[in-house]
Amino acid sequence: MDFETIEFRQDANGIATLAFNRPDRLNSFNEQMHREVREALSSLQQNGARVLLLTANGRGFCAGQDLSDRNVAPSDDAPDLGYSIETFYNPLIRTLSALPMPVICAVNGVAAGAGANIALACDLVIAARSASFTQAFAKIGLVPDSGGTWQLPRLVGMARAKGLAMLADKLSAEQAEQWGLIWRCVDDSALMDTANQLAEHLAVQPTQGLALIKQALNASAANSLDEQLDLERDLQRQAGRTEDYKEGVSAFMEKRTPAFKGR
Ligand code: T3D
Repeated sequence: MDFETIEFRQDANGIATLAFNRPDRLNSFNEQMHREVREALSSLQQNGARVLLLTANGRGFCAGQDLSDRNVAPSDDAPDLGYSIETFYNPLIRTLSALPMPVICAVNGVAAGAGANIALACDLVIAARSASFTQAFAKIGLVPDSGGTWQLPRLVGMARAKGLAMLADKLSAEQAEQWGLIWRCVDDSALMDTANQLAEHLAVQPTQGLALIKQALNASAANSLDEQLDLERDLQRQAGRTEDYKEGVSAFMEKRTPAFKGR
């Protein structure tokens, strides 16, 4: 696949890597980038990917919407942002959270607006120490989108969610880790090694089991305990029918390393 606004690679070991590639605009999204990301993500499963690593080129991770596409003259009609959200941002967040594999996000620099919330929609977020997160929306009169108003209170509690959303200050990667917004903050020089090692580890784990864990945890926010117990029963039934579960038990009994196939 030939792309201009992203770099996308699928390796034989089951690791797919997608890097935003509009560094001069801090990797902000235009329509072409949305379309290219969508095409890349839609090819993952048919090509046997078992883990996705999302990152970006240059000094920023993603500055959300490219605002040069929104700079209308005072006399012009306002752009329909609802259309943009419905057509591009919401499907992207839904795709990331439904992908039946772990999604690692390596945040290499500032993640702003939708860029911050795209990172938070990933399963394991690792950020470089120099990176930061900002819900930049309030500074231009907008509402956090791309799942931000859903993720933030769940990850950091309502008080911090309101502070982040209304003040739109930059939150350092270290503070983000301390608040539980992300999985880990690492030295800049260690970011890609850490992310790649994690991807290599996850690519040889029981992929279907990991997908079911993701499904269960994502569903938990909206479920009662009773509903969640039922869901765990159903997902465990599915997990128990995978080849990898059989392999995991055999390997344990035979005191050897399991060879999971992702089936
Ligand atoms: O519209 C819809 O479809 C609705 C959906 C909206 C989703 C959203 O994401 S809305 C929020 C949009 N994003 C923002 O408001 C963030 C705007 N950017 C910033 O606040 C800052 O650039 C950052 C905090 C991200 C980084 O600051 P800093 O000081 O490190 O960098 P900078 O100098 O501001 O930016 C560097 C360059 O990137 C600069 O270009 P230049 O002057 O070197 O030619 C800047 O204009 C450009 N840039 C940064 N963000 C954007 C951008 N260009 C277009 N769109 C951007 N979002």
